[in-house]
Amino acid sequence: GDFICGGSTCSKWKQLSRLQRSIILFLFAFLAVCGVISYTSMGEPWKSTSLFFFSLFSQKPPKPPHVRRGPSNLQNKPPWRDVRLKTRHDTSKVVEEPVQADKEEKTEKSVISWRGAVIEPDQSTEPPSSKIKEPEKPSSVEAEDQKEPVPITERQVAVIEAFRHAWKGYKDFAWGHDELKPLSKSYSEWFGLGLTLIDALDTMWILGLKEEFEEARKWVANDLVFDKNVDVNLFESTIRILGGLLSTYHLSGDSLFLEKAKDIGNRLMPAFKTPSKIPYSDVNIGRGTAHPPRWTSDSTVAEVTSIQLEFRELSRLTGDEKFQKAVDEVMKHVHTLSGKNDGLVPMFINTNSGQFTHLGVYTLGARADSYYEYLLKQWIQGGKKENELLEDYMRAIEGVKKHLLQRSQPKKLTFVGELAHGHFSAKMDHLVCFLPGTLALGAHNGLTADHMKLAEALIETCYQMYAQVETGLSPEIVHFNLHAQKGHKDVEIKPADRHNLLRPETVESLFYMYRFTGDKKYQDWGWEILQNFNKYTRVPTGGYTSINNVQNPSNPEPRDKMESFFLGETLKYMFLLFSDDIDLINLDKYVFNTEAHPLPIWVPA
Ligand code: DMJ
Repeated sequence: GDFICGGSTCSKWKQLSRLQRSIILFLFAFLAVCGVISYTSMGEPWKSTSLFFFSLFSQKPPKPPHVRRGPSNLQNKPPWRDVRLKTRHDTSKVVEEPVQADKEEKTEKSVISWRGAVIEPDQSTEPPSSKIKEPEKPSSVEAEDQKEPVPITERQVAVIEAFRHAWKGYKDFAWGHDELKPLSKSYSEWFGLGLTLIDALDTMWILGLKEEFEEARKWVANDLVFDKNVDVNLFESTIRILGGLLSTYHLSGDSLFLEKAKDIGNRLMPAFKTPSKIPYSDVNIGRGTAHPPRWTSDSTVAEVTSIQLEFRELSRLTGDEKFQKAVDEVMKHVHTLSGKNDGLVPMFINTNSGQFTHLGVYTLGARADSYYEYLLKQWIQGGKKENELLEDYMRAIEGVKKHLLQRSQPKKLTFVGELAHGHFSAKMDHLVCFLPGTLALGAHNGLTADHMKLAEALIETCYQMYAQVETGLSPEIVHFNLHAQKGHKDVEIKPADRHNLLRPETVESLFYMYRFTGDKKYQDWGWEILQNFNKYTRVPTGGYTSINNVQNPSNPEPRDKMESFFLGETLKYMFLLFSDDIDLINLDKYVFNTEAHPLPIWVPA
């Protein structure tokens, strides 16, 4: 027994009887043999215990079982191979038991996981800095399965059904093209880049439409080519394509989407080569040339100030600062410009001089809308540190209150009109209905409670823009009555304005309002809108169509076009509106771009 006797334990050992020593030796031997036999079938904690016993007898612990690894180019897993299924439609757990090789890979690189919308973004993201060094990971990668999925509601099921119907039309008649023409069973091209498909990717992910997503992914992998001699609009391709790809990358963790995002991001950069650094509206993504529209050297203010969330995120993900630098410069420049009216901006800016043009006209609608939205959202994206953005936002909302707010008759609806050279016009674009949602988001992020009050008043108005119309669908533009007249409602519609393009803004704001207040009336209003879309815009053979006349229920005059934002935004916001799960794109962790593509907040709340 002396071979285990050494140092201070030795005297105690010698005090033991022969029988006692034999029992102890037997026990040690027994445990050692058990350890050898069962090592390979044990889990990790048990392995470390048995390794501890081995270490009592031997200097070298046994090697883990040998793993044969194939050539590295054969080790890429197909996207769903070891996917965890945990959507709200499929609560089954792990699909395949990972083998040892998989475990090793997981420590080297992140796993693509199908998480429906129960997603946690990367908590270790960094605030903006002028020098960006380390590329960031996708937001879905870090946290896994933190809570049970919330079951989907009947209304969400109806949204999925609507999406599937729209997708069927797109798939059957417009696959890989920009927009579906559901009546003529054909398609239209704008940029020739599969706009609807890209815009819809993250919606499919959020709705849990795995098969559709996978099929679309294949198209992106095999057929989406940006090396094309084609002019694209910088703003539209940024918010829909770059935004859609970045968001899909974050949700899926699939690097294909980041690669594509980098490609299009680089191809859009020539737009910033202007004398003022205010970008041109159009870029030829194949030739690398950019230009303003043929008739002017102006760009639209909303367009040059609503590409920032996407380019800033691209810099963060790639570690290449040039994207962020280009768009930050635009914001800094616009911050200093004269020609604003209490924070309200004109609609045009010149790419040579860098000055606002067409001064004196102020609107929260077309050509200015998302300037205001992106002031707040960039501030949120960057962790609420960039004070100039907040200042400009707060000043602008004061400007709205001072110059653009009025109340209609007879219902006294608060609305946002327009100002042209000192004259107030009671005209409001449907586009302005993004504002209640944005105001509510600001209030949720600690801005004054007044903003929430205004949001509540404005969303009621936006709802009335639907409810007071014969089809229950809003026209593109309304004029509010400032004076009560017998037999007149608050909302008047001019013949040229009575079309509906399946736009998202009201549903978007309803979503924010419901998230922040929990008031079910917002869900009910959204439900009415969905039913009216189904009643007047659904095409039996697949797809939904814009209509020309919201005032004629017996013939709403279908326009034969389904805009990509119907799938990218309208149906996505509907689905989120009907959910009670605040983690279904948690608004303290994600900020939506103006095309409803969620991007991570760099320093989540
Ligand atoms: C979308 O492309 C975006 O929401 C944009 O900000 C405004 N227009 C459409 C939707 O109406």
